Amino acid sequence: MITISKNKFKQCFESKMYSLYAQSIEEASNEQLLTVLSSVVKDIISKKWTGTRLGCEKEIYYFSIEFLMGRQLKSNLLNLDIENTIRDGLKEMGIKLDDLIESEGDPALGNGGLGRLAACFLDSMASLNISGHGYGLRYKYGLFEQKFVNGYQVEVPDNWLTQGSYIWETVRPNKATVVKFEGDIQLINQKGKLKVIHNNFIPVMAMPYDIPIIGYKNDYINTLRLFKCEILTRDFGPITANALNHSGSYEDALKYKYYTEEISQVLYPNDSNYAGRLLRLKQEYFLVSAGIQDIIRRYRKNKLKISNLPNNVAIHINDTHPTLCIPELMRILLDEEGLSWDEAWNITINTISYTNHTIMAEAMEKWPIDMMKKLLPRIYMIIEEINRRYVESLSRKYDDYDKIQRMSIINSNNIRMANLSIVGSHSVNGVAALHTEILKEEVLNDFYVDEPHKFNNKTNGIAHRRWLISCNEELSNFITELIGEDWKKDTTELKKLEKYKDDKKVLKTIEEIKYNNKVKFAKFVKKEYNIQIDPNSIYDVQIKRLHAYKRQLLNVLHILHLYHELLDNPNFSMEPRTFIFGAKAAPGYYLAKCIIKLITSVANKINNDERIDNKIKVIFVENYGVSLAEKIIPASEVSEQISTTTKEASGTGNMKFMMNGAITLATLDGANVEIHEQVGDDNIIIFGLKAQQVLNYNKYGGYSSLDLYNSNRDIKRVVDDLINGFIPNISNEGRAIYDSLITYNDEYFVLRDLENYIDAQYKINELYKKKEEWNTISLINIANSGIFSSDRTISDYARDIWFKGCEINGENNEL
Ligand code: NBG
Repeated sequence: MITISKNKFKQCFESKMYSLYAQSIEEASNEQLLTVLSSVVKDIISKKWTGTRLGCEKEIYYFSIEFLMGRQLKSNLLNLDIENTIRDGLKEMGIKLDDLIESEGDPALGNGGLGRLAACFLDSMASLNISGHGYGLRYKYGLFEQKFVNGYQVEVPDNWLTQGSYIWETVRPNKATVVKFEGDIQLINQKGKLKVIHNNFIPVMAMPYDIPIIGYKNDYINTLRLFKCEILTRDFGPITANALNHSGSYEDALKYKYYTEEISQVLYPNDSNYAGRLLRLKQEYFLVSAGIQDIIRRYRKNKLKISNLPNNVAIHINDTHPTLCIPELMRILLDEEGLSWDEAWNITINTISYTNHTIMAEAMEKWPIDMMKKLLPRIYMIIEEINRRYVESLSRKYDDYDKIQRMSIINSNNIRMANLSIVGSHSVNGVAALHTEILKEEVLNDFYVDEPHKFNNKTNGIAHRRWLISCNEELSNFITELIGEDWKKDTTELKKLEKYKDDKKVLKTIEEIKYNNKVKFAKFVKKEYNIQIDPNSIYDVQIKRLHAYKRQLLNVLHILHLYHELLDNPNFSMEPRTFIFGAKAAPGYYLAKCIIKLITSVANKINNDERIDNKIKVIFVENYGVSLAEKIIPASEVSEQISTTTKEASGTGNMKFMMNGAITLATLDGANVEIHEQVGDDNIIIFGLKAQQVLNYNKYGGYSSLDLYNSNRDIKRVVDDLINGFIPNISNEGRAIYDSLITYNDEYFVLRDLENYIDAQYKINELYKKKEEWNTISLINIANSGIFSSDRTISDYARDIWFKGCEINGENNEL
């Protein structure tokens, strides 16, 4: 059992302070105290953090280009169940644990839902005693840090590795591997067997940095292994010669150094130019190759039979970024293990599974053949062969040229990664019921018809430990007071809260807890932004990536509508409202940046207009991320989930808000549909186009935003605001947004849904006046959020995908 007494902890802490910094506790900065504390925690777990369980248990490897971990200290102490001991011990040494928790920074290793989902999954796998590990990249700067300058987003590098290292990581130089780029491939027939020789490649070193992932009160520890790209510093025999070739002169050596360093520098390099795209492909292969080699190395060390790989190992690819896992595993099985094509292919398919996270065409990765061929010559050969065999098998089944073209992995000089992922894996899942239906019936229909057994749904979930127990302690304690402790391990227990739905005292307490969280957040806003917000106003929140389909624009157009109503009509009655936004826009995404500028400009105008008597406040928090979300969500009352129906694959923020008692204002998109099913019509506010309507518009046309604009006074008024000078300093941005709405016919149906949204917002306003009813709805939302724990999601993945038995029967076909 992992545990520590208070006195032992104090001893360890003090001696660690001396060994790391050669100074006393009194002299240490908060940063140093935090480093010492994390190091003591790592010592406490070290014996249990033994690495592989291969051979005893099936191991799951989750490959993801992003891991949005958030702070680790609090969640580690919670999961180890030592928070009180540590708090007391530190207190006796004159240190406040909460100060240290607040001084920890967020690793900049992710962007949005996809990365946060990966982090929640790691937490759940460890908590459910599943040997499941993450593979990712240790970006030096990661995603940019967002600053606002005159209301514009400005990107600066996020120097999250402040001291050159991360407090929770352990570097493992003895487990470094080599990844090879470029070069020439020579195929030799050696006694009937194919031998593959790779010459003149550029070798780089993948240095693993391990982060412990601690399960909830179960002494189970997994690993998130992040690779940093470095020049070869160890002697790898003949490979070293290649490295030296590339650093023949001092100038070449520097070039080689830059080549390597660039690979793990930033997350999502700008892909609007060739160099950026090439760099992304390098990153993807670097991650995949380092990870797969690592798995096979460990597998071999455990003396396991390679033909048994799918029974001992499951490899999961999170969206298409790690799709090269498929040809990389093939490469190792063919070229290094000497298997036949069919043996290798069967093993690969049965080992790998794939999750799709979006239907947005722009996110469906494609790589030009020429780029792939030059950067990864052997991988390209393997993809070509996979495709040749695949197209051949399709031609035997279908006499339909167009269909085969649509399904082919290689098409018009591009390699389509989603196609490769489907063909090379045994399971393809969407992330909410509606999303999976759209994949099956629309986006991936050809593949679904061809191999229906591969397709399944796994509705997303969230780690309730972070998103309720830890970020909203007061609510969590109150729940425990009402229904006992069991819900912490089994969130379906939350359902028991429903019996309090008419209990006035309980409802009042729910309201008070929300109020306290709102006061806390108001203090934070005052301190950070010097804006006073009123904890008695409705906190209405939209926090997520900035994207046209998520429709932050719809939100701000409604705010403008309210503003006009207040200005025009002295009797217009509304509950005071604080609109809170948090979002980063991709650096190359102009329209998204325009929308940020619009919102900050509207905020500036409204927040300083005394005529409206503080009825509306608009806050745009800077540099939105996990730690900010942990502060905002417990204080939120309205959860804005207003994407264009069909476009949001699932959403996970929607689940976090619900679990913290906010009321969802939503389109029937993604997991909102399932939230609606859980709580019923009376406990959610739904508006907007239905999925079928959007699909029909997309297929058959029939929508004219201009007609709407000309025929509806409310719509015209707010759209005109974009270009008539009503909002200062947005002339270019306002025009670009106006054009997207009117000139280009409003791709995301913002104006089509606006009137409906205004009505829905009015319902929120009326409901808020009946506070008791509101509180009941809030309670019902919490009570029915249990199904959205990522523990449920992970149990589903484990049961249906990772641990489902698979047979291997390879034929003996040589390549
Ligand atoms: C996002 C979707 C969300 C979904 C998360 C996690 C990408 C590419 N996709 O709707 O937009 O909740 O993935 O599945 O980030």
